[in-house]
Amino acid sequence: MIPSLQKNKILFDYLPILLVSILAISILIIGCTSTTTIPQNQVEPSGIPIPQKASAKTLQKTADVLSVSIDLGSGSTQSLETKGENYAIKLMDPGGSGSYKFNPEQISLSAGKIYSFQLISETEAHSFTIEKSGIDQWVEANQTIEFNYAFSNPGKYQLICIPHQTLGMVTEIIVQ
Ligand SMILES: [Cu+2]
Repeated sequence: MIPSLQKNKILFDYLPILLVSILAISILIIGCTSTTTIPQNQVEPSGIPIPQKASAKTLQKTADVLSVSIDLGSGSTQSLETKGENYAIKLMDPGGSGSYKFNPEQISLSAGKIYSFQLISETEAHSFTIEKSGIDQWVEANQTIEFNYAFSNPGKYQLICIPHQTLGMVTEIIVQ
């Protein structure tokens, strides 16, 4: 009886220290795990992990203004944080307006001017790709993205939608 009582007394003496220790360890564990969370853009709201490339596109989709890329010719670009003049382009498809087309079909721009392009996708995912300028913006179905761009050099730039290029979703941008 007596040794058992002593054992209990010792336990009660050390109980507060034990509890404080457990609390301290718990805080440490929580603190450590919270710094190793997965970057937000790797997981969609539904919680399904998506590939890195697709997540970059998701990021672009939610950004109001990405950046301004000034085409300096010779393949180099310069980025600025300025919003340009609005220029909306619809990315049309059979589920929407009837055929695979850019709208407007005739795109005429001024050289050196910053444009804030709004790309509006109808019922399918489309791309706004100008290989000559290294532009490759993808828009998911029923989404709108915005990006700024200025063409430095006058000329003709072929604009294609990669998924629908063979179906005629090709046009030319004329920069004057
Ligand atoms: Cu398309």
